Amino acid sequence: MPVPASYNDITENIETRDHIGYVWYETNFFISKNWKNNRIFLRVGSATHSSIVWLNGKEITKHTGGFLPFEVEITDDVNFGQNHRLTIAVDNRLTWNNLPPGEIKSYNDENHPDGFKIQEYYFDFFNYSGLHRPVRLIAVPKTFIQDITAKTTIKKGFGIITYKILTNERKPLNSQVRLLDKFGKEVLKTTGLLGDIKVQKPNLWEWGNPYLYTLETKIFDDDNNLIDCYRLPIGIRTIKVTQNKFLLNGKPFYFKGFGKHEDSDIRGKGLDNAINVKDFNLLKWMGANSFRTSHYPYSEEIMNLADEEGFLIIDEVPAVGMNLWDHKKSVFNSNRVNQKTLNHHLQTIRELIQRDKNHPSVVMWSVANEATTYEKKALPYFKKVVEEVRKLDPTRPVTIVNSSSPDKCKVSHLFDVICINRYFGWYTDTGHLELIEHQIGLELDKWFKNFKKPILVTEYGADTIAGIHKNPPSVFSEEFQIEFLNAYNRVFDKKKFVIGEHIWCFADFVTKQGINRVMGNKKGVFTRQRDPKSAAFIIRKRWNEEKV
Ligand code: GCB
Repeated sequence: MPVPASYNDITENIETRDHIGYVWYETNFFISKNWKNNRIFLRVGSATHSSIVWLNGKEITKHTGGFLPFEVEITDDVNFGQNHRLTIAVDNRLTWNNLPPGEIKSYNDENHPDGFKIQEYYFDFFNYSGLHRPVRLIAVPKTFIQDITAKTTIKKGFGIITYKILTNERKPLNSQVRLLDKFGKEVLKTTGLLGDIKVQKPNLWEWGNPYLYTLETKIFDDDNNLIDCYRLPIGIRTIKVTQNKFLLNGKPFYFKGFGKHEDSDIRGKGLDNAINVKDFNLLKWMGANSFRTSHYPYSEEIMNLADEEGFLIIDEVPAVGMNLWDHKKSVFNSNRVNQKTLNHHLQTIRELIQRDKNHPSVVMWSVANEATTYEKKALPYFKKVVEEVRKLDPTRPVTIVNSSSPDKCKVSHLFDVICINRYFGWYTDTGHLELIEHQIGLELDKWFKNFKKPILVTEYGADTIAGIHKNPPSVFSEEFQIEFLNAYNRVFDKKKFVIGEHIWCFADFVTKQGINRVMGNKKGVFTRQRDPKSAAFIIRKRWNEEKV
């Protein structure tokens, strides 16, 4: 099985595609004698959804959460100059105690054979599984730079970088910190494991001009020999949310872009650098400036590209599917989303912020997508979640992506920006393009009246089969997608408190099988192969030429 990749679409076996439970990856690797003086770590980019890792038959770590990295030190378990056997068992089962949630459904009736079961889940993407991101060996010096936190602000025209370097040694070490410009030229130099750096006339990180400095951090031993060095890209920028605006570097920013997925032919959710660069090229071609990592943290490679290419990211945890789409059934109760789920949710937030805290592209955290926020118990749950995010990162706004109504939502007051997903003319009043403007207008006004916060429409879209044409437009045709998006956009242009539009979706993607999904969700403005539908040209004109 190739790594990284989802295993589901690699073989011709239906059992592999639809497998429920553990799969086993195994490989041999060699560690050179040259690494003898180092500490060695094994780092797994992601294993979806939980995993157990063995080295030479000895269990070395476990991890739950399928979209974030984990690592384990193996220095004491390796034999330098010899071969090793690495085994990773990956379990794709979803439960109500982990994110995203799901449940195994067993059938005990005459229509199903004994033991027949399915993996049920309430989110709209295929439960691709496996080792989706690279598995790497990492060698570091015995004393090493373990972590760096860097925050930026702008004061009186100066860029201020507040940094903190953590090493694995408790004792103070000699250090040197240099700020380099984008050509690698020194801007200034200082010492100390924590401090403020003041940059005169800073080049700011912004969309269209994502200036990246490098924070070069070095530690030395008592004789001033270099022990370790780490180079962290730094974008100097500020974010502020007012009652009706999102400010990047003090200027109103209007989000243009998409909800996306990590999804492509054959590799499923597996990392593919060619697809990722293609996607950024398509985003640029469209005139987009942002996207949401719907509905889980994306690979570090994508986050790095966003820093370099200057895209603003709403970074989402995999809290999707906390909804049975039946108002009579509660989700926040002891059998479903409960204390154990909350503990895992908080853990995921810690891991996400730890991984992504230094990316200038990350401008907002999203703690969930379309949970049943109309339930009373959603309030104490999300209060804890938001508290954790704010404690760990007071510098970025926090949001929740909402599908409940402005009169029933119990949690929106906790957040800085209202994000809503709406499908007027699609899931309701299907085909009635003429109702969209009235309905979305009414909805937006209610949200603003109730919460007095800026609103970002994080999803609106219509399934569209590339190549189907109809006039007058009807659902599934390319003409319908255009008229549908135009109707929403006309309303956004009139509302001063709307801070952006994220179309659902960037590209078509695969879902579980169902009678309302023809080979997956087709709301993409691009096909799964990244070819444009007609709407791409219309939206491209809007985003490139018009002042939105
Ligand atoms: C939503 C979900 C997204 C779905 C989309 C749809 O509200 O957030 O995951 O794919 O609707 O197309 O139904």
